[in-house]
Amino acid sequence: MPETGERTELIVAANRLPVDRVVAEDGTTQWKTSPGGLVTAMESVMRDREGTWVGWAGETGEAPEPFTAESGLQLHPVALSAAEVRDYYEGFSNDTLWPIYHDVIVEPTFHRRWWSAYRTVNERFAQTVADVASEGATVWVHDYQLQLVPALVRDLRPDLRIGWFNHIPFPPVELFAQLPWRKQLLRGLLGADFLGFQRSADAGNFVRACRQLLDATSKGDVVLWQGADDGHLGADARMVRAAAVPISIDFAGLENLAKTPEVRARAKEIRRELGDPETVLLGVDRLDYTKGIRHRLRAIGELYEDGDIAPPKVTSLQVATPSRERVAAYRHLRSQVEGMVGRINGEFSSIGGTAVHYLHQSYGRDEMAAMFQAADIMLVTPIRDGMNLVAKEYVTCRHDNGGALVLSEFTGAAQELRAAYSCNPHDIVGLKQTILRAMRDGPGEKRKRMRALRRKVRTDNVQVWATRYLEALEFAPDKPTRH
Ligand code: ADQ
Repeated sequence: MPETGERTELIVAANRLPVDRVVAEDGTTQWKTSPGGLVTAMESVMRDREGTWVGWAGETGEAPEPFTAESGLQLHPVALSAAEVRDYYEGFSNDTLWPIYHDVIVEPTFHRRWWSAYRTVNERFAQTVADVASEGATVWVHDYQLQLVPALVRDLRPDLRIGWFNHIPFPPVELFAQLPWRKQLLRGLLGADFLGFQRSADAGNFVRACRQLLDATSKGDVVLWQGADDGHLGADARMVRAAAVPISIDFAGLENLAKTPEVRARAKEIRRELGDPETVLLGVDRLDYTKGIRHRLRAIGELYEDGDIAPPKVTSLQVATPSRERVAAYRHLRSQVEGMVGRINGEFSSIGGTAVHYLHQSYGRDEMAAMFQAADIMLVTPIRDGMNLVAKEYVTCRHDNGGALVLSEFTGAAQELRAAYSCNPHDIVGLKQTILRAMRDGPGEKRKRMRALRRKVRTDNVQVWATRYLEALEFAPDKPTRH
């Protein structure tokens, strides 16, 4: 345990530290905080306590020394070798767990070597957390890459309060059960005091998995884990609460940005550059098979084909952020999406009238805010998505109460954003009708919906999320009593 003085009260453990190394022209290196809701949320809850963020700094090999970011956050890097990035991150996290946790949209790959790297890296994270945490500190572990960390930390430091939050869905037990290492993962999570999920359905899936696969019992949203597989109450018996605490975004921060004259002017300019269409349809996603980009393009292509929409009066813009390009399923998706865009444009674009503008690039927050403001219809059509922050960002940027959100019912966001135009992306006919309805509804109806959507995100913003999560962790039940 560290000396007093070095001790911290809140430890966040996430696969990635919220910084990127930038090399200046003179060769000096600097750490730039990567913008994002999680960082903002953590800044808001860490401001009052001493906090340390444990995670990978993004470069393989030896880890840099712990340092303080510009934002004031204490960062404690964990080392990953190139082989570990391949096996633990790209392999087990993104090619085994990700597909299983997203309804097996693509087939998961199982490799014992990947599992072994996952365990090793989780052990390293747990040891680092145990080394930096002060007596009785709170530990908040994030996401599917670190599911073994709660139990590993508890073994090393039983004095700590441990929580875990899952940013992605938790699958139904029928799918989760495919994992050869399903019991180890559940036991890893049951080392926590509180497990947070995006939806109560995800929390319910977790509780059911514990009952069916570990013979645990449960009461309401609390799992009673007897601590041993023989059904007896062992010394490690624990009560673990699993409940929904849906994540959100920094509403005030993003709205302020969207209101700046620069962003407003850029939004107008984007529309001009698109040829001043009457209607702009927009999609913004990481290029991931969970996001329903192919279903969306299929619907858009058919709307052009049916003659319901036509460029240059209606145009669409698809921004697809490069993602996980070393995983085969992602390379395959990219070529499929680009093939579809090519075919639609080949058939339905004209000189001066593009059917689908396609951008495979990353953008800054200002440009994203401007694109959201420039879009009449935002298409968020995932096949499965833990939450989907793009939907919340879009409504936040529409401070004019304009625009319309088409939102898949398979996102966590759909549970909260009830005033959106809801769709089932598998139903292409239904999706086309929903897009047309969102386009054709009167401005009064659209404004009413947008106001309701904005009210929801304004109230349930990311700062509220972080506070709620930490309260749930603090008040989670303690050890069961022995009879
Ligand atoms: P993601 O799957 O990455 O997150 P999402 O919630 O949509 O999905 O967040 C993506 C973020 O990247 C948004 O903030 C968006 O603005 C940004 N982004 C997208 N394209 C971009 C581009 N071209 N340039 C710059 N920024 C871009 C996971 C889960 C989600 C869950 C979040 C948070 O899969 O379900 O909502 O974590 O818990």
